[in-house]
Amino acid sequence: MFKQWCTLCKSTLFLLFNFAISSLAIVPTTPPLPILPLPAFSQLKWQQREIIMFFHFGVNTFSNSEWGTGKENPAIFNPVGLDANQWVNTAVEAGVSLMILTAKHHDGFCLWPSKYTNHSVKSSPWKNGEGDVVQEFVNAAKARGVDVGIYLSPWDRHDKRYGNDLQYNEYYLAQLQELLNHYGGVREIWFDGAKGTNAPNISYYFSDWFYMVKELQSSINIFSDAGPDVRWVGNEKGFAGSTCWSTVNRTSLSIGNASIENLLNTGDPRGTDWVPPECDVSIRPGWFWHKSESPKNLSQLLEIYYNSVGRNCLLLLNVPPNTTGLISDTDVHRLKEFRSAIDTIFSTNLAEKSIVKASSQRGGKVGGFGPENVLDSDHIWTYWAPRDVDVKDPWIEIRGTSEGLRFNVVRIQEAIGLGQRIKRHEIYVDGKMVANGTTVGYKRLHRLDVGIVHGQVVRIRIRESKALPLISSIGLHLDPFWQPNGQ
Ligand code: FUL
Repeated sequence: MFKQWCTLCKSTLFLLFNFAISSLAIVPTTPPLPILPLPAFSQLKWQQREIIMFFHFGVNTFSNSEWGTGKENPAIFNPVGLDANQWVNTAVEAGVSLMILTAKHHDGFCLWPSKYTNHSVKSSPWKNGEGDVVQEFVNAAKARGVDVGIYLSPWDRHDKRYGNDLQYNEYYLAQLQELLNHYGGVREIWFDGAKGTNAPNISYYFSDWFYMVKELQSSINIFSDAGPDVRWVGNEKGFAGSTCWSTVNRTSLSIGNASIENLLNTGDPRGTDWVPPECDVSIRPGWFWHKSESPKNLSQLLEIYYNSVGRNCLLLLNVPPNTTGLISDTDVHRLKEFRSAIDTIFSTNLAEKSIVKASSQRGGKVGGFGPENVLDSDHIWTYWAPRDVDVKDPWIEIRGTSEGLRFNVVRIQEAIGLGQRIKRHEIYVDGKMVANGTTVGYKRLHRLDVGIVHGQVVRIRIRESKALPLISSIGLHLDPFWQPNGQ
């Protein structure tokens, strides 16, 4: 009897104990509310690519020109050694996951055998008119798991229908259907805004084009001066504004409008649309290959990298195939140098073994939003969030080990999945300001003007923000190629 009584007691105590524990259990801290607008899934994927590649190729490659007249004889197109696998290998080695091909440039010559014109590869001697560059490009990319994008120039200097709104828009839409229906998944489409001053007047039916594109390809991003998914950065130097918002009002943008270049470059903190900028630039002076030109040097490419990827943008680097149909050795070599330099600088985070402290943290020690999140490998969904009340001057700091911290590049990343927020920030080393800036966005890189600094404590202060700042990653790096003031 006594034994039974004891067992009953034990189980009652056990139940009471469990009940007490579960009522004490910590309720997980929820993530903060987003600040609209937010990136769409495909825009978030796009942003994380960082560097993508452009391939300008066509009759201009053979006529040594940049803007063909449209009168080129297709007989000049004969890239006897064309090997799209070599293009893709070059891109993969450069760390590129998306390649965009000029299926048609302003001269109107089509790199695929379009049913709607004879001004294409089918009238060329290449593969006796049986070739299809778009197909070879797509096959090679697919074989290495690289995504593809298509450039289809709206301005067409060859086709007689250009100038007649209805006929040309029908022609253009027919070609869009060919390209987006028959070559598998396409991740980006480029609607170029260029048009010569003497070109015939024409209205492009952008709404029809955009709807058609989205109908045919679900994961595609549409690029144009005005988005809707990705906007032009406003120049062809590969430089974003030092203030660079992914947000903008689409109603303020239009295609082929030179007066909005500054707005495109910086975006608008009050913008209600998420349309991040893409920085297009060529590795050579021209977009097309010219015998007399050579690729930019490493320090120019790094400058471009810091001013594009390091300013919340994507770098779209053009690498033009030559008349043989191959990427020239000089360019292949330069790209290898470029990739290896980026890896040298960024593959080590000198802050990695440091202690991270912050002015406060959402949900306290166990909330899951602690400052240590800035050192993990997730640069979007784990982040440091200060407490809601910590609005005045939130800060986060990296405390070095006994040897201290020695670096010349600071990387800051915002958790843009919940919106872009930071308006102004400052960086201090042992209490002395070494850099400051405005926006951060997906990635902000500060290559320090003072060169290498050596200190114990690196503090990042968020001086102004649209809402509580959410920082997903911080890196301290050493760039051996950066030598300001003859250092
Ligand atoms: C410009 C074009 O006119 C150039 O030829 C090149 O294609 C560049 C990417 O866009 O608007």
